[in-house]
Amino acid sequence: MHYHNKISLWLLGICFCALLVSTNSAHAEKKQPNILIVMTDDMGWADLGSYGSEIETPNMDELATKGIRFTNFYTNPMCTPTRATFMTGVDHHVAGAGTMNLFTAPNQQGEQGYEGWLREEFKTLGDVMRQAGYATYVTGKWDLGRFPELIPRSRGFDRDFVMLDSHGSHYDMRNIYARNPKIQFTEDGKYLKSLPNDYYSSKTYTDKMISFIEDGRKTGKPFFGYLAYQAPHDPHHVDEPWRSMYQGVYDKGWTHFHRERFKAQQKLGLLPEKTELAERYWYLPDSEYLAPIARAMLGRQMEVYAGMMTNMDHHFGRLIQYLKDIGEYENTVIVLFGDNGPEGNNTFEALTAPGLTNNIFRARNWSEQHHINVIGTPGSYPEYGPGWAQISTTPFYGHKAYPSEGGIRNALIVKMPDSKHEAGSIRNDFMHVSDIMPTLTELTGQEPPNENISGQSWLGMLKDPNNTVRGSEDWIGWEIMGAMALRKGNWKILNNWRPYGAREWQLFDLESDWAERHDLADQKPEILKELVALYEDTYMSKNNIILPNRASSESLWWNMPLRFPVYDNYPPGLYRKQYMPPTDMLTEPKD
Ligand SMILES: [Ca+2]
Repeated sequence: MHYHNKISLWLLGICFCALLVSTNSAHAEKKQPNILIVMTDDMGWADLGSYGSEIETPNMDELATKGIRFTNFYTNPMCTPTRATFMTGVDHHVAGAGTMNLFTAPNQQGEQGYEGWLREEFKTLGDVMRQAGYATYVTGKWDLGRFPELIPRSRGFDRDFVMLDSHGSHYDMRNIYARNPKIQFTEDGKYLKSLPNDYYSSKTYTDKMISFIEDGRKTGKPFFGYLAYQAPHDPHHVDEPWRSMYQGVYDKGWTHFHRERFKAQQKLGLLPEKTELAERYWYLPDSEYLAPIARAMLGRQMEVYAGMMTNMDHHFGRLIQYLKDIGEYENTVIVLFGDNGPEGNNTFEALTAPGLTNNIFRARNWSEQHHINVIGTPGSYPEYGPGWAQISTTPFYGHKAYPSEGGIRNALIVKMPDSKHEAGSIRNDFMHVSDIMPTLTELTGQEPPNENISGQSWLGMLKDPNNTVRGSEDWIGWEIMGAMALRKGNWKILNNWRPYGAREWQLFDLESDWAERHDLADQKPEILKELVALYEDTYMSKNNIILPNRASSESLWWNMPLRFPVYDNYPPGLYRKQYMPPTDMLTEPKD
């Protein structure tokens, strides 16, 4: 026995030495690549120049010329659900973000999967990248929970500077709810009492990421950086000169830009040959028929949005330049994508209208919101509405919060060191945000850390252009606030709220019908039946989906008049109280 132990220890020693040698020699050969993931918030598929936009985004476009642009990349339809899936690789209904916390229906409250934050048992990208020897940093919008056990410090990140909320001012801590008036931040595991000097979301999130990378260089570890911009989420806030740089440009109206972006996308080779442009929403006017003054006023909303995009691109460019300056750019995998479709709902109206308390709060704290000259300043709450959201998601139909293509398909650019892909190439692989976790675990030689990971690794495809990610039998499902969809191969079923959908199952062929204009449900009943069965019997049951008995979209449906709230705590966004962090975890910002 004793002898055996000695032998075992001796063998273990040899193995350990061999491991050290192999690790060291691997290091000598080549340092593990850094990984930088940049997520934008409520940006549309068509908002980058490299995806057909007239908005100036030179730095992100440069990344597209160095890397690969993907045209069939999907997210979930809203912020927290996308982030929960991104962080874990599992479906958001399982991860704890079955819906947005704000819209949790009465029959979902208290149910597992509908906590509104990322459940503690799931390992995050921070956890697995730390396990792989990476320094792990996060800046920007967290949106995955605000209790001490849910903040970045508890979820695998060495350094953090994050906004915990889903949205709020880009200049200060102002929120829009009377009972939840302050957005909250953490820095290195402490809750901030105030914000740094000259705070502006895109600027500060970038500064902090650069400083984390700089501070960490002495450790010699590769870094995993996750930068989640809050731009261009409403309120559309941005400094001069960006606030005015597009003055007058959008006076031509949204109809003009719908056509122009579509033409640009055709020219770039982004669209299948037979692609049509989505129909304009039935309730929106053709802007060609609007009076010039009306077009100019509506155009001002898009000017500020475009300025905010260009400003974000400017800050992204500073980070890229920093990586080049320190010689790390070439050895960094960079992944850039948008978290969901553009915001075509009038969030501010929808969230504040039903309660007198919130109306008074809004009038006192956001009183400059409707004055045309202050759009984009700290006191304003600008959005750009469905007219411009449709332009942001050209050629698709629909926007954020709905699983039409416009709500779930987004831009994705990946730059890999030593890639065999031609620089600047465009690919149409069927991909999803759940794929990032299995891709990174495979890249770092680890097993996927969570059960029920629904994503599939991109590594084979990224290494060899002859590979792809999903075939004709692979599928992905979506559900948010009762709107449902599933894509299998090129077939997609969609059950969306009126007036955006039919509120019954439709069938589309995404090989050519990206705009979801041709419902084939009557022509292909057997395919429809197969996919609906897959949705109900497999997707819904596997992920414990509870369809909501109340949904924010229901008032759009035909069962008017609007049902008044019969539950004291619905909608929860209006009645949820401000979270009070533990006092011993409060601190002032570092600068
Ligand atoms: Ca979002």
